[in-house]
Amino acid sequence: MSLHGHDAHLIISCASLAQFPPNDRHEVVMVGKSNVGKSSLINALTGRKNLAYVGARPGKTRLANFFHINDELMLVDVPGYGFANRSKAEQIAYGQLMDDYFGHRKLTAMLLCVDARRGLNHDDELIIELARSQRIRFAIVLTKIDKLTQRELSLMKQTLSGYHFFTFSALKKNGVDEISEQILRWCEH
Ligand SMILES: Nc1nc2c(ncn2[C@@H]2O[C@H](COP(=O)(O)OP(=O)(O)O)[C@@H](O)[C@H]2O)c(=O)[nH]1
Ligand SMILES: [Mg+2]
Repeated sequence: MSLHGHDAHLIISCASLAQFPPNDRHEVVMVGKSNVGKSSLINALTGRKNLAYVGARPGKTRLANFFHINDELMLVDVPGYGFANRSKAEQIAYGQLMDDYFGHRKLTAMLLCVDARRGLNHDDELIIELARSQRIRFAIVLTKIDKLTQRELSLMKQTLSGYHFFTFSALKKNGVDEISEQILRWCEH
């Protein structure tokens, strides 16, 4: 099973709560450090090259992007944390947007994207705490596994043994079916 072949489109890119679309579908949010591959994951899951913007254009990545899949599921690409060169004002706007998002949406689940070369960082731990305190189901997606040797990957997997995780490469398309299936399973319950 996969999310491929479903109709997928961007509903809206939001800078604040007032712009959020209705929360009347299953909603799965992608979170993680900026540049870990969140947009690439959305593109791979939907089988679309450019649905979610990939790369470093700052404007769009400061917004929460809401995508409909087949009019049934909402996938949300929220801004990544850890932009080194963010101004104070941008940090405040970012925090507000994240608070608005997690404070006001009923979520089906969360996918936490983590660069397989780096592992969990402090911000990831905070997001995991948030998910646990709000009882949001989540799984970790280890991204860019094409950049690791088998040995490096198995060491990284060991550090995540306490977590529910998937391995993924947008380049090699590893993990797409497994992650799609998980999203669809979450939507059944
Ligand atoms: N080698 C490799 N590069 C990737 C992979 N996924 C994303 N990238 C690259 O990493 C950069 C950031 O990806 P993007 O999806 O925009 O990350 P985002 O900021 O988390 O949305 C882009 O240059 C992508 O082409 C992957 O699985 N393998
Ligand atoms: Mg992105």
